[in-house]
Order: sequence, then structure tokens, then C-alpha cells
Amino acid sequence: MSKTAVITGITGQDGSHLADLLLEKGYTVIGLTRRTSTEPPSRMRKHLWDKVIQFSGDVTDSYSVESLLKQYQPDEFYNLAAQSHVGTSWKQPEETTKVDYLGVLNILKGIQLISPHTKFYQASTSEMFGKVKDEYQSETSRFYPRSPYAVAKLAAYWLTVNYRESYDIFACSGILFNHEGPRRGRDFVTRKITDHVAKYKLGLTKDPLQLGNLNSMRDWGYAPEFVEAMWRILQQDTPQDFVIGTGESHSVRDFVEAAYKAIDVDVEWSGENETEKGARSDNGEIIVEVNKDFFRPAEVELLRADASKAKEVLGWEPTVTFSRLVEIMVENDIEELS
Ligand code: NAP
Ligand code: F7E
Repeated sequence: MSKTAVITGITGQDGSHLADLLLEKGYTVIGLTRRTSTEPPSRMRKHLWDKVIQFSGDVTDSYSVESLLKQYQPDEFYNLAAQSHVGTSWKQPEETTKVDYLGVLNILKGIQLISPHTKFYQASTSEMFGKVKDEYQSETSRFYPRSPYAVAKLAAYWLTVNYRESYDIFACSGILFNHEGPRRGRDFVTRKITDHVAKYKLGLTKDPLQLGNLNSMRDWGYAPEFVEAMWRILQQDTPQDFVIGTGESHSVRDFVEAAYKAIDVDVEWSGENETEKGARSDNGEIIVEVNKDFFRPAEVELLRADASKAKEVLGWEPTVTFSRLVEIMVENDIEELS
């Protein structure tokens, strides 16, 4: 008999890739969707949408979570639902806490009381490391969250540990570093850049790209490879937490350069100091401007994964390089906009 998996956040980047993967593996996939979820979800292919069972609900509504667990008693439960935008978490801290922390409590309580055999995956994040101490961050690195998003995710991480240790539930966290691709939301910096570069290439904009902190360093991987790690985490004999990332870190400035390079434009940085620096193209046009509106009250300066446990235990290793990732995203945006 085929396995049954629930995915919350199925209309998001990772949820749609994970649904693709589990359907390919022969799973019956149930997606929790909200009444307000875009229909059909823009980041899900139509063919995928038709193959997924939709269950209407919301992770902040315990009745809907419990009804879902009663009806399906799933083998696996992937909780990817979140208010996932770090900048927005400063503007909507309560909403972020409700979804990213209380939502997880609702699911864990439900599994404990209704479906204790269900294996649970929690979408934890490298943002929990925040103000990092270690050059590379692993499962044993210190947590120091720097936003309402990261605080809620850290609380949810510890809740997952506690339900595992207290109720013998197969509950795990994947601590995933940034991962991107053509299905990434346009308000995250990578997609914002590649979308703009594609518009520039096609002559659809002459406006400079407005960005915030260009100095932040992120460990950016390719999303389809990262959902494979989620699945592998739930196939282990014992429930454990894993760091998932590439081990390479690049600045937002590097990403901008690589995106313009993908359309054969060289970027020349100008300005008084590192923070104010904008950029011109090789023909003198201003193509990037630093805009204070996109700065955050607190910043995570550097993230870089030590994913050696994932390599050793899960046999998981990323293959898509930084420059290839940027090319994939720029090529996709040019094609979508053409
Ligand atoms: P995303 O594209 O922003 O998707 C978020 C999903 O959560 C959407 O499907 C959204 O559905 C759903 N959602 C929001 N509030 C909900 C609620 N109250 N009840 C049910 N569903 C709700 O995020 P992503 O990039 O795929 O990330 C997936 C998960 O991994 C998130 O938990 C994120 O925090 C975490 N994470 C992401 C990264 C990354 O680099 N992408 C790294 C580490 C961890 P609607 O369509 O209804 O809005
Ligand atoms: O920002 C800087 C910004 O919003 C990356 C989420 O998936 O990954 C993601 O969180 C960096 C930050 O992603 C703009 O200040 C500059 O330093 O793309 P982002 P994030 O905050 O790293 C983690 C692992 C998650 O868990 C989250 O769910 O880029 N930046 N200028 C900008 N960021 C944005 N969004 N927009 C700008 O204009």
C-alpha cells in the first residue's frame, strides 16, 4: 500500500517541490490549503495540483489540524507552513508567532493525541543561529535568533525536541540554510534580483534595482535538492535533527554580480562607503541603488553550513553550484516574462 504524507505549506516553494518528489515516489499526498491560498497556486504546476488531495484548514486552527489527522492518520507529516519572510516578521510579529510557533504546537499536540505513529518533519532554519559564533554552523552550534521569525522558529525547534523526548514521537527538524530556485517568492532577495535582471534584459524596466543590505552573506542552495533531504530525514531508524546547506557563503553583492553576468553585463560598484554603494553597468547606467527601506532592525551577517552529519548519515550532498543556481533562476525568469 502506498504511504500517505501530509504537507502543510504545499503552495509555497518547498511544499510544491516536496509534493513533486513524494508523488514520484508513489505517496498519496494531502496538502493543507487555506481558503485564501492562491487557486490554482502560482508556484505549483497544474498537473501537480490535480494529483494532490486538498484539505482545507490552517495550522493556527487546531480543529482543522486535528480533523486532518483523524481523517488520514498519515505515515508522514511535513510542516512547511510558515510566515517565512524575515523582514515581514518585524512588521507582523504576532501573526508570525502564531503560525511559526503555535501552528507547530497544534500539530505536535494532534500527533500525540490522535496519530502517534505519524513521523513529523519540522521546517527549522539557519536563521536560528543568527548572530553566529562558529565560522561554519552545525547541529551543535549556538543559537542566537535575530528576528521575531527566528525566535518563533527556535521555540518550535525546541518544542519538536521536547515532544520527541517526552512522548516518544518520531519528530525531527531539518535546519535548512537558504535554498532558492524558480519557484521562490519574489520578495526574497534572490528572486527579486533575478526577476529584475530578466526585466532589464527584456527591456521591461529601466529603473535601478532597489536593495537593502548588500553585505549579508548567505549559504544559498538549490531548493529541489533540499526537499530530498527532508524526505531522507524521515526515513532514518531514529528521529534526529540535521543541518542542510552547501557549506559555501556569498554576499548579496556577489548574487547581483552573478545575475548580471548571466546576461553578459559587468557590474561596477560606486558610492562613498560599503553600505551606500550602488552599481552601474559597463555602459554607465545606474542599475542598483541601496534603499534604506529594505534594511532590517537587526541583521544576520553570515550563514555557512557544516552539513557533514547529513552527508555521513543521510548520504545527502548538494550538486548545484552557486553560479549555476543564479543562471537557472535568471534563465527561468527570462522565459517566464518573454
Ligand atoms: P513559502 O514559499 O513562503 O511558503 C510558505 C507556505 O506556508 C505557503 O504555502 C503558505 O500558504 C503556507 N502558510 C502560511 N501561513 C499558513 C497557515 N496559517 N496555515 C497553513 N499554511 C500556511 O516558504 P518556503 O520557502 O517554501 O519555506 C518552507 C518552510 O521552510 C517554511 O516553514 C520556512 O520558514 C522554512 N525554511 C525555508 C527556507 C528557505 O530558504 N526557503 C530555509 C529554512 C527554512 P498560502 O499560499 O496559503 O499563503
Ligand atoms: O534575505 C538581504 C537581507 O529575505 C537575504 C527565508 O527563506 O532564508 C530566508 O530568509 C538577505 C538578508 O532571506 C534585500 O537583509 C538585501 O540579509 O532573501 P531574504 P533570509 O532573510 O535569509 C532563511 C533560511 C529562512 O528560513 C527564511 O524563511 O538579503 N537583502 N536587500 C534583502 N532581502 C530582501 N528580502 N529584499 C531586499 O531588497
